[in-house]
Amino acid sequence: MRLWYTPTSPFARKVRIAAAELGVAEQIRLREADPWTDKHLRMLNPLAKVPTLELDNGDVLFESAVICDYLDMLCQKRCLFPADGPGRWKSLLTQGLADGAMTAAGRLFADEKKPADQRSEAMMVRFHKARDAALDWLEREPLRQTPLIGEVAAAAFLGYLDFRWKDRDWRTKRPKLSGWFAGFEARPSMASTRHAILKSPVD
Ligand SMILES: N[C@@H](CCC(=O)N[C@@H](CS)C(=O)NCC(=O)O)C(=O)O
Repeated sequence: MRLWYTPTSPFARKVRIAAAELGVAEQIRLREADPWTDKHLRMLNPLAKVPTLELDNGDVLFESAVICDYLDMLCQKRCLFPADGPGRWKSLLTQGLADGAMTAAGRLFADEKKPADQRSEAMMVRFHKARDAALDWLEREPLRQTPLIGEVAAAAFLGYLDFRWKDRDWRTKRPKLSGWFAGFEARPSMASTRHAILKSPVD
């Protein structure tokens, strides 16, 4: 399998954390791409986004939730996506929340780099609110150290905040979440997937 990714993408990191947790990371070759310019990526994925996964039979999967579900299926006993019951909806909902929060955070990062006269202050306020309310929501959730997909996505979101805004404190008012993340960050899946800076950051 080949994963098209950028080292700055929280969605690509989410897939990589999932792969490491599932023990399938070694089956995946990484292919770095600039989603804004890579024509080959656009041929594989009409949205030209990372992560995009090419399977060995030529099939292509995109959307991190779909890719993680596929990788989980390789694990056979559904390690990250509970097959049914309330645990399934809780995990999917936490994943959805974290994915939305990563989108808001990515848009905030992109907007903060723009000259003031090219930003929409109203949109930035909205993204800030989404990011902060998502953190508050996660603070109220009982998160597990042995992850399901919700925890994988939440870890990718928090890791992205720390990567882009090292000095911005989300922890003080959220002691449960920060305690959970401190434990989670020690997992090998987090250590082996750290973000890195590209020459021209895109997300
Ligand atoms: N919903 C998608 C989001 C993926 C996404 O937004 N990827 C960003 C990088 S973090 C990207 O490729 N951006 C380039 C673009 O929007 O054209 C997923 O879950 O995979």
